Amino acid sequence: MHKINVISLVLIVVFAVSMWSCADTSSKLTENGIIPKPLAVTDAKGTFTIDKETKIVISGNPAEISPIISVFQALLRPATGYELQVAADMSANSILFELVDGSADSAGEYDISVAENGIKVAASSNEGLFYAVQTLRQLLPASIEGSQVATVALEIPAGTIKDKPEYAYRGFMLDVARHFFSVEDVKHVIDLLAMYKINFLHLHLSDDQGWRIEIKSWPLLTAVGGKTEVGGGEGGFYTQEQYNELVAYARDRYITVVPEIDMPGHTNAALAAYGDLNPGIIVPTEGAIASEGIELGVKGVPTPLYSGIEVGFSTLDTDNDVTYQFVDDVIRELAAMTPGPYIHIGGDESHVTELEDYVPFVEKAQAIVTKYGKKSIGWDEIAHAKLEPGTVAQYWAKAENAVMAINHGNQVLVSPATKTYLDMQYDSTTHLGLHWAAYIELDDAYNWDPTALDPSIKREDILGVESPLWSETITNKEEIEYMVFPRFAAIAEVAWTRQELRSWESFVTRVKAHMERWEVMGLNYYQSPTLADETLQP
Ligand code: TNX
Repeated sequence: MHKINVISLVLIVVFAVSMWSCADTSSKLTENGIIPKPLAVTDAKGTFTIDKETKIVISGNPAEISPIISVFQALLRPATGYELQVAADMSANSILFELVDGSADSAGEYDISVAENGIKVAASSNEGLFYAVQTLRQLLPASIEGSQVATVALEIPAGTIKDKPEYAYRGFMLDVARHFFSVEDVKHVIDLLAMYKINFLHLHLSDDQGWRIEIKSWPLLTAVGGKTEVGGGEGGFYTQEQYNELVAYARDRYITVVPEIDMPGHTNAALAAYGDLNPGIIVPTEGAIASEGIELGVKGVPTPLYSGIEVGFSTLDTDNDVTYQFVDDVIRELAAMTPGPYIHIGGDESHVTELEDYVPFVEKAQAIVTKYGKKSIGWDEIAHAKLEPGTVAQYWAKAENAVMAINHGNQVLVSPATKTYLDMQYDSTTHLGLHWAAYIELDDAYNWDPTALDPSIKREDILGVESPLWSETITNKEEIEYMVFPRFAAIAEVAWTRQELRSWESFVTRVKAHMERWEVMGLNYYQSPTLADETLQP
C-alpha cells in the first residue's frame, strides 16, 4: 500500500513537472508552430490574452484595412463566439493593425509585436496584414480552427516576429480537367492555401479528358468537351459567372488565379467539340491504353471523348487559321476574367506535334496572350520557342529546358515533378496517385533547395515555386486533402522561407502542431511515418 502511494506520488510529481515544462515551452514565441517559418522571431516577457473585451484599432485608411479586420473577426468567431469591436484608441487590451509606407519589394512583409497589454501588427500592404493574421491564427490554440465554441484561453507569448517571403510567386496547381471539382471544393482548397501564405492558384482548365471553362464564342467546348472525365464520370465545367466567383473568392484571400488552357497537345476535349481543330492524327479510343484500341482521327472530324489517362496523343491543327481564331477567342474571354498578370498556355507533352509546328504555335499563342495584356506561363518545353520578355517557363521535367529559358533572359517557376508533384504516391502502398516521377514522402517534399536544382538555375532566375496536383487518380475533396497534407506545408515553406532558415527538425515539430489543427478542421491528411515519435519506435 505504502509503496504504491510512493509510486503514485512520484508519478504525480513527474507528470506535474512535465506539464509545467510543456506549459513553459508553449509560452515562448520562439517556440511557435508557424508554417511557413518566419524570418525572425524574438521572445519577451509575459503573454497577451485575447478575450471578448479585446479591441481592434486601425491606423491607416479604414476602407483599405477593414477587409483584413473582417478576416480576423471571422477567424475568431466560430470557436470563441467573440465579436471583437473596433475602437478609436489603444487601451490595455487592444490589437493594432497599421498600414505603413513601404518599398515596392516589400509585398507580403509584416511585423508583429506582442506585449502583455496588446499586439501591434504593421505592414506596408494589405497582403502583409493578411499574412500577419494567418500568423496570429497559428499562434492561437488548435481549437481556434473548430466550428463550435470552445473555452480555451487565447494566449500568445510576448515577443516580435518579422516576416517576408523569399519568393514572389508561391503557387499551387489544381487539375480540374482529369476530374472535375465543384466551386465549393475549389473554395475549400483556396481557404487551405491562404493559411499557408500561397498567393497563386493555377487552374488546369483543359486537357484531353475535359474542357472546364465556359467560352461563349465556342459553346461546344463545354457542352461537348465538358461532358466526361477520367473513368467516364459526368465531368462538368464552370460557367463564366462561377469562374468569376472563384477568382473573387481567391482575390479576397490575396490569391491570384492563373488560368491554364493546355495547347497544342492535351486538347482532345476541344477536338471532340470542334472537328475543325483536328489535324487528323492517331487518337486512342475512350478508355484505351496506347497499345490497344487506337483509332485514326480524321482531319476536320471531331474525335471521340476520352476518359483514360494516357498523355501526349492529341494536338490542335497548327496549320489551320481556324485554330488561331480559336486560340484568340479563348484567350480574349479568359483574359477578360483574369485580373492577374498571367495566362498559362500549357505546351507540355505535345508528342504528336512536330517541333517545326510546335515552335510557331507557341510563339503565336504567346503573342495572343500579350495582345490581351497578359504574360504567358508555359510548361518548360515552351523554351524551344522564342520567348517574349516576361514569359515564364515552368520547370517540371527538364532542367535543360529551364536553362534554355534562362538563357533567353526569362525567369522560371520551379515545379520539379520529383519534389513538388502532389499526385505522386507517398510510397508504394499509397492507395491514390501515380509514381512515374518518384515516391514523395514528406521529407522528400521538404529537403530540397530551388537554387540547387541545377548549377545554371540561380536565385535571380527563379520567380517562385509551385506545387501541382494532377487529378487522374483524385476524385473528391477528401482525396485532394490526403495528397496535399502534409506535403503542401513543406512546399509552402520551401517557397516562403529562405533556405538557410529552414531545417527538417524544426519543420517536424511545427508540422505536428499543424496536425492538431487539421484534426480540428476535419482534414483527411496523410499520417506520414517520417513524423512518428521516435521514442515510441522499438
Ligand atoms: C505529366 S506535368 C503531365 C500531366 C500529368 C502528370 C501526371 C505535365 C506538364 N504534364 O499531364 O497529369 O504528368 O503526374
